[in-house]
Amino acid sequence: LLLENDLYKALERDELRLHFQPQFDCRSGRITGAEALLRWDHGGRLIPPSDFIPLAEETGLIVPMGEWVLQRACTMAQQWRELSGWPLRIAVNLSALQLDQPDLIDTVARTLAETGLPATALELEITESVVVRESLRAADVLMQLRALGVGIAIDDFGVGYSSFAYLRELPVDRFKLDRSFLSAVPQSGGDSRLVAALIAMGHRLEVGIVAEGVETQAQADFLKAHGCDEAQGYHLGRPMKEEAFEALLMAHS
Ligand code: G
Ligand code: G
Ligand code: MN
Ligand code: NA
Repeated sequence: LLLENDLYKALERDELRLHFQPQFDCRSGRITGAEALLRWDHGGRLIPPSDFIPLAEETGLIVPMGEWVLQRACTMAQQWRELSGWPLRIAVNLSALQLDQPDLIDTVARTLAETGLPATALELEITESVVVRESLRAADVLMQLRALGVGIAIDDFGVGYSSFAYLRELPVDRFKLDRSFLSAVPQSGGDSRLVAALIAMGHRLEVGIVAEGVETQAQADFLKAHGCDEAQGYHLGRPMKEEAFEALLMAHS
C-alpha cells in the first residue's frame, strides 16, 4: 500500500527516469537506435520496472506513466537526432492497458507533432503475449499506428505461444528475439540452429530481426554471420542515463 501511494506521487514528484540501451546494426556495427527503459527514482534508489510496472498496470497508473515515457523518449530522440545528425530510432515499450486506450493513436500522433520526431523514427514494442491475448483489438490498433508511419516491434518474440499463422497476418516491422534464445549460443548446437532459423524466418516474412541479450563477442559474431539485422545487449551497451547515451552517440556519429 505504501508503494502504491508513492507510485501515485512519482509522476507529480518528477521521479521517473528513462535509461537508454543502444541497438546496433549487426553488419556495420553502427548504432541504429535505442530502447527507452523506465526507472523510478524512489528517494535516490533506482527501482527497476519489474518492481513497479505490475502495480502500475493493476492501478491504471501505467497509462499516464506511459504517456510520460513516450513524451520524454520522443523529446530526447529528436534532440539527439538534431545534435548528432544521426537518424536515430527510438523504441518505446507499450503495456496491454495502453493498447486498450481509445485515445492511444491520438496520443502518439500528438506526441510526434509536439516533439517534431518523424513517425518513422519511433518504434513501439508490444510483447508477443499481449498481442496474442488481445489479438483482435491488437491487430486493429497496430494497423492504425502503422498508418501513422510508426514502426511496430514484437517484444520477447518466440516465448509467447503465438501461432505462426497469426503472426504472418500481423502488421509488424520487427521481431525482437527473446534473450533466452541467445543465452546458450554458440556453444549449444540446437539453440544456434534455432536462432539461425528464426533469423531466416523473419527475412522470409520480410520482418527485421533484433537479437536481445547479446552478452558475448561470440554471440555478436554468430548473429553477424547469420545475417541478423540488429543486436542489443550488455556486451554491446548497457541501459544508460541520458547523458551517457548522448556521449556515446556523439562519439559514434
Ligand atoms: O530495464 P529492465 O530490464 O529492468 O526492463 C524490464 C522490463 O520492463 C522489460 O521487459 C521492459 O519491456 C519493461 N519496461 C521497461 N520500460 C518500460 C516502459 O516504459 N513501459 C512498459 N510498459 N514497460 C517497460
Ligand atoms: O523485455 P524487454 O526487451 O523490454 O526488456 C529489456 C530488458 O532487458 C531491459 O530491462 C534490459 O536491462 C535487459 N537487458 C538488456 N540487455 C541485456 C543482456 O544482454 N542480458 C540480460 N540478461 N538482460 C539484458
Ligand atoms: Mn522491450
Ligand atoms: Na524483450
